[in-house]
Amino acid sequence: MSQIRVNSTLDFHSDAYRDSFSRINGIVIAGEQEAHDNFIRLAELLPEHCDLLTRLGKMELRHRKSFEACGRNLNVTPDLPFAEQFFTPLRQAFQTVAGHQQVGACLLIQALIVECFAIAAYHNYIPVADDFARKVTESIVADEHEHLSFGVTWLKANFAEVKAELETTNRQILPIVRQMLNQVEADAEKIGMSKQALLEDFLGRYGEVLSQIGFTTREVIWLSSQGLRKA
Ligand code: PL3
Ligand code: FE2
Ligand code: FE2
Repeated sequence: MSQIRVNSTLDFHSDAYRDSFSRINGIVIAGEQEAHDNFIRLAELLPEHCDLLTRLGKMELRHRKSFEACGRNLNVTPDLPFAEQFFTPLRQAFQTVAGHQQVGACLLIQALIVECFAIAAYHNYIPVADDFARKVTESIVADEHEHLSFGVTWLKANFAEVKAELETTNRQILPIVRQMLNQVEADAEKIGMSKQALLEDFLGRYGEVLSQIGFTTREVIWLSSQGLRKA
């Protein structure tokens, strides 16, 4: 009901909508590119899964192209310079753990945190999207679940060896995610999305996968409280 109401107040062709969409569209385009680069790096770090990870990386490039088409459809130029700096802290964190060959930490960042963030964002965007972007985003969400599930499977199988590095990385990354959410809040609201709903959706999905890979309920509550729930 409320989704219908919100939707009817959106004018996809207004300057205000297109201005906010230029940054959101830039973020998803740059985010899909980052995801591609991260999967290619993971393919180097996990040679036994090279073919699969390369395939997942190629899917991200297709997502990038699809979101570029969403921008073109609304006659919007994506703000890529803004998006570039939006991802800088996350990119640096990924590059640091990749440089230390910490595959568990790399997968926590890309396959769990980024993919949960993307799934939460796309899931909240679909009800308020224009018709073209809705169809595109629906097909992309299915792919993101496959990316998440690769991470869950690997981390579950290697849980004991990587548990400590996951805790450290979680503590470093969640404050970055919160900062990213704060940066996108105003534009997300203008295109009909709520920051609170986005945060809750993200935390729900992230907590669920943390418990799937082996953390206890008590640990999950502790982990997801770091950097997100306070303030
Ligand atoms: C993983 O495959 C890609 C990662 C992309 C990250 C996207 C984050 C999006 C946050 C902005 C919320 C608005 C969503 C609107 C969708 C068009
Ligand atoms: Fe993607
Ligand atoms: Fe993905």
